[in-house]
Amino acid sequence: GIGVPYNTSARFIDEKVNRGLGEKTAIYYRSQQVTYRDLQMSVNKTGNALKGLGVEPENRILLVCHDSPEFISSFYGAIKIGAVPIPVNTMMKPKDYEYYLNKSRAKALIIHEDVWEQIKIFRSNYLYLQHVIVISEDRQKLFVKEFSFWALTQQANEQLETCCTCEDDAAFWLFSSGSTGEAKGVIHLHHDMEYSLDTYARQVLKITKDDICFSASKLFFAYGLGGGMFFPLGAGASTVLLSERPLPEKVFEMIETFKPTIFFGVPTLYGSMMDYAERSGKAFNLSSLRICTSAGEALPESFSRRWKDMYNLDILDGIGSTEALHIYISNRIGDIKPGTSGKVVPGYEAKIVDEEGHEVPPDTVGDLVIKGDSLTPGYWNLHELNKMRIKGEWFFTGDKYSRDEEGYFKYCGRADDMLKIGGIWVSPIEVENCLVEHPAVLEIAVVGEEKDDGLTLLKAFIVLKNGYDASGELTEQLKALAKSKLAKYKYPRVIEYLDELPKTSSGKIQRFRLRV
Ligand code: 3SK
Repeated sequence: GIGVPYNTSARFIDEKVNRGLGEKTAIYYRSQQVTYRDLQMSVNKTGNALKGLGVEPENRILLVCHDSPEFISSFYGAIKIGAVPIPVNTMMKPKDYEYYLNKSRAKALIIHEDVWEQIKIFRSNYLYLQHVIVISEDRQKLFVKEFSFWALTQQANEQLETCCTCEDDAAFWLFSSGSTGEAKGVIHLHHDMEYSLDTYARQVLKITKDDICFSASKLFFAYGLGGGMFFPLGAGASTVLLSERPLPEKVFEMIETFKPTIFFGVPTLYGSMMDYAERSGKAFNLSSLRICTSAGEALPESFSRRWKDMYNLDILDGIGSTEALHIYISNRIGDIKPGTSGKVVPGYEAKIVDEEGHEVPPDTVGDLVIKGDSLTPGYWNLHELNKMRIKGEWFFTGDKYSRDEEGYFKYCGRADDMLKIGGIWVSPIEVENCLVEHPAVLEIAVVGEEKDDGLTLLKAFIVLKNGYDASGELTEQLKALAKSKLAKYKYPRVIEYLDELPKTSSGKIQRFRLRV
């Protein structure tokens, strides 16, 4: 047979209207409030507009959209007709868009006008692209070689038949930048969003339809796609969208204005929000929030303590991945162990294994492998990599972890970032977490530097906060701090100050670029 019909767009959007939530606000965006019924209509119109251009099931569509209702209607509209949307970062370089378009062989592109303006001169390089649909702030604006999103969707029919996909059809892709090499197309299936909703969002976050979610992480990242879109919409809750950059002052303003109950942030943002609040002397009212989450990188213990002291709020640190779609290990409400990523989320399994694939004893560092039904079936066109990362139901995350007797997992770095000093493994994260406690340190990355004698020395690259200058005295203070808190072999022998650290487009520090 062709499988049991299952279309994730219909299950997320139409189902809410069928359940009587049509008049409920799905999206808060600037001064707009988009109800579930409005959203259903714009999803249907976008699906029909795409169909009208000849987009067929399984065709891929690149989305270069800022966080907006149009992002969401394009995403679910494409899925409803069986097409496969691929949201990508709106802050990339022209070469990256050429890569995404050609790698995915996208037939259509839905793009905000400011980004299209930067890349339209390269259109002849986009080998498979047939249609460009531009979202302009000026809804009346007409285009010559492109379609206006507004003109197309305004004319389109409000009724749309759901494409008869099944659970295991590809629903969407995300590109994962990784720490090295070219971005990889991560395929996700129709059942993946619901799996992640039913596990992490419902069982860890305890999301209900009364929640209002606000994700500072953008929708084109898996973490933001869940927090800002498919968790709230799956639960019949509401989402608050911010199209601009999530600067600390803007994030505070959004929380005070829209009064979300769940906030999705990343460690660097929590750090800069606390610094901003302290520097400006402003008191912000975050009392609408019942919980905050953090992912992307391990949350330093000092950040959770400071946040709790300042706002009386817990941050649930967790780890997820684009490949798993969302978080699979997390701290829980009422069960937080600072400095750890928490315990396995129900619905997932996790093991720490040695080089032979055997499980290691508690408190031993090894490779984290995970299992769970939201995991990607594989990377697009990367057969060798798929063989290395996917072993039956288990997926090699590429992260080094340890687990204690009680089941809390502690992040020790990427497999390729771990360091052997004097024959002993050192996690750069542990050293970084210690030094970030110094009031002068904004960001830090620790790497190994091989000396002429073949030995590896620990080296810390540090970005200082405004108002602090590099000096020999500061370097000595930092070394003394590390010596006082860590085993002796773990203190960085060399400290270098930089204006910024190299990062991936999703903000992860690229330690490999700091190694000589
Ligand atoms: O980096 C993470 O921890 C993460 C969490 C949720 C979804 C995606 C990612 C990469």
